[in-house]
Amino acid sequence: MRQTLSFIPTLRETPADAEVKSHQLLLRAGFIRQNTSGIYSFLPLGKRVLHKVEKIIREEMEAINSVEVFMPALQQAELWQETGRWYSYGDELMRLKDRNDREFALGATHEEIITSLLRDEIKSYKKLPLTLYQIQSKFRDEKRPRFGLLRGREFLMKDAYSFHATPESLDKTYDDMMQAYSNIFRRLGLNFRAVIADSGAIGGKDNHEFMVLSEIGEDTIAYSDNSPYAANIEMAAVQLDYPKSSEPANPVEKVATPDQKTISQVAEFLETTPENCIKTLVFKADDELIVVLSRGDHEVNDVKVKHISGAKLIDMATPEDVRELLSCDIGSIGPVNLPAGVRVFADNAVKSIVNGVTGANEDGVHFKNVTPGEDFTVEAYGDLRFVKEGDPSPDGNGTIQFAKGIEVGHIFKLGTTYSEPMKATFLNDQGKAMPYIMGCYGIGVSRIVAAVAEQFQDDSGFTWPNAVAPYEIHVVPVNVKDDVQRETGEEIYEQLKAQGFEVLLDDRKERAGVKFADADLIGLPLRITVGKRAAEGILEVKIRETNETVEWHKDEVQDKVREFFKK
Ligand code: 9G3
Repeated sequence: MRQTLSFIPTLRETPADAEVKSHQLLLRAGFIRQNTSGIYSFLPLGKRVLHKVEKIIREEMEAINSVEVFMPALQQAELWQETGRWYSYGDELMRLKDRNDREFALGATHEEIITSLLRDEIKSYKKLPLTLYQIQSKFRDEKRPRFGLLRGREFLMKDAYSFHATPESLDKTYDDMMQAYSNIFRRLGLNFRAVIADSGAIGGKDNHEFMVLSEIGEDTIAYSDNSPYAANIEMAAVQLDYPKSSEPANPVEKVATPDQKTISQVAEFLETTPENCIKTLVFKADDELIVVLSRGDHEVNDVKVKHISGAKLIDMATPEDVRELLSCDIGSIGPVNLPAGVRVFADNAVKSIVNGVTGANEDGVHFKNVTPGEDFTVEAYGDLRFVKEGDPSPDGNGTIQFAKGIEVGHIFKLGTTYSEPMKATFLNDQGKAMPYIMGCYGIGVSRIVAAVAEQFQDDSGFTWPNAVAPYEIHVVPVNVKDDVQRETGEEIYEQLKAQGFEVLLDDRKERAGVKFADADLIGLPLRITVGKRAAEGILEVKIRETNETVEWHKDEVQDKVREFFKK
């Protein structure tokens, strides 16, 4: 393609409101433009990257017999009312009305649509399993769109849905998707981990997120430095045997702790340590107040509390809730003498505490010498704390390290979460109507463009990997007013195109400095500069990834380029 005929509006300056490198470069190199908050246009170079990402995804979906469909973005409200999500989702779900005042959602995801499509068509186990996918814009009215394509309000997603007669069949497709996703992210050159994740509000059990490691990632992952173990920070398990101290349990003592609110204040005031304190928190589990205990130096993990309590929704209790339940403020609560019927859960570390310190459920008063089992009982102990760096990996191999990650994929075992309420059933081999067993599998396609852009750049601009570069070769005649340079550039451009390479020709009447800066910014893998020495047939070639420059004679260009791309 000739640059004079394309549309690549590069910018010299870094746009002020772009906070991360990928967003800055995608704007400066003319790959995207923002229409309004969280909504972008892909310009020619950005669109070509998108196209290549999609191509890799389609190949890997095809390889596991996932068949492409295309579903509507306009989704009738009735379907979302069948699953109740019309009511459970708030402002994030974009809604509109048609000319007859009928209500619609703009597609944030497609479980309802695809389940309603199949329930009218697939009535027998003989037609299962079936895996369908689409690549389509999704609409989610994010409160704080940020980082360009990384968190937008209209974005491109590959969403796949699988339908099964048995759980084993779902397990097989889930494993196929795990492998297909790993292939996709590896082919994109991304540094990623598949992490154990929490299914959040959409139910189902098993699920994994695919995280690209990046310090601007919004998620924290806990991974082992000596095994494939990796989990979202909320799901990372803690497998530790806490040594129980051998000191005898002394009788409980009430002590005044005026104005001592936090664990560290109380510990210091009573000349003990946070490890010897029993931190007491009150949660609202659905609409019941429960008490959760942890060692003073640990943080309670609300997702784990949700799981142990069996609650659907979990939230911290408000100070008013606490005062109503325990008639004291949050800084003085403890597990001793709780009102009857209050459920108490404790992290495993609490069990080993002897003669600990905790609130006395009186403002400004604490207890010393509190020992679990002696002075209070719990309904259940469990792994309720956040994992910490340095904890042993739950699989026994290595220690846990933290990293920030960008979520680029998320796969779920849904079970009958959607088919049940939507009465989407098939006749099983006993002739009995059963709800489909489902899985769903997402990849953030436009988010991947930003994730690749984050990982492949240097101070001068992008260093696109061959697999997703907008073009493979950049032919740059330095001075198009010089006949030899211009004609040699044209000749090489036509030759390489004829050989099937994707070539961008910088045929603009711009100064050399502008051309080189733009070529570095756009970041194609191979740049062939046609300068003064073209008269002797010598071309200067730059390998963008390493910035290494070599000289090729123009007669050897075809072979050298084929060798570079190993075609
Ligand atoms: C909504 C809105 C936002 C949402 C959802 C629904 C996330 C929603 C979870 C999923 C699960 C999977 C199929 C592809 C892979 C992900 N945010 N989720 O369901 F209405 Cl506004 O989307 N869906």
